Amino acid sequence: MVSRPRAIKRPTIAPEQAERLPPGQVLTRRWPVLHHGEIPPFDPTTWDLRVFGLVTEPLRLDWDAFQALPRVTVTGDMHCVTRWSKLDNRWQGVAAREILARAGVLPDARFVLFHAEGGYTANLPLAALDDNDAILATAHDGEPLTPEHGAPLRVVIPKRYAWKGAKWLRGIELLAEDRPGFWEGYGYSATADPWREERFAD
Ligand SMILES: Nc1nc2c(c(=O)[nH]1)N[C@H]1C(S)=C(S)[C@@H](COP(=O)(O)O)O[C@H]1N2
Ligand SMILES: [Mo]
Repeated sequence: MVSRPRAIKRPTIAPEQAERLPPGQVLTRRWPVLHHGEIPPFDPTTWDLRVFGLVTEPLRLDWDAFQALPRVTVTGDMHCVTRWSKLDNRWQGVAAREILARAGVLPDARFVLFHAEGGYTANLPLAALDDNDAILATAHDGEPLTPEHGAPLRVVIPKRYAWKGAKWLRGIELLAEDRPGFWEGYGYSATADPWREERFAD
């Protein structure tokens, strides 16, 4: 009888998961916490979300007004530019298109800049936000967001690298010209499509 060496336990990746990993990405099952700076406190009495810039109806939604908006659930993968990907996240919140429709985007608007608590910003072409799986999320897999993952509100754009998904969101600015956000100012991509491996601007 031949003795078989004990197999080293490695997470196996099903083929249908492997093909959902963009180039250069590695599957993770845990949910890493990644951000620059401190986790900001949340005060529902002073919190608001502003939608401004090239819109017909600038919005300032307080926490009650935001909670009253129609809610949706979307499922999406999460790809961090540091190379981890977390698949099949179920996000609950308000559809980005719901917000854009309420604000009335002007024809000149081509770009968005997300503004988070504490000064973090991220930019994208408007088309990336104007998509049916783009969501302003308050919950993940049925649980309210925890502070480290962006409570009370974060952006989720499954088709772009996760740094575009501003945690602790407070503002969405509609722009005619692109304006670099926090990481983009250090050379990261303005469009950030993981399938095209758009990590850096070139
Ligand atoms: N406000 C804010 N949002 C942020 C960041 C940040 O530094 N500040 N980091 C981004 C990056 S690089 C990633 S990968 C994701 C990580 O989200 P998670 O901590 O919930 O996994 O948040 C993004 N959103
Ligand atoms: Mo990231």
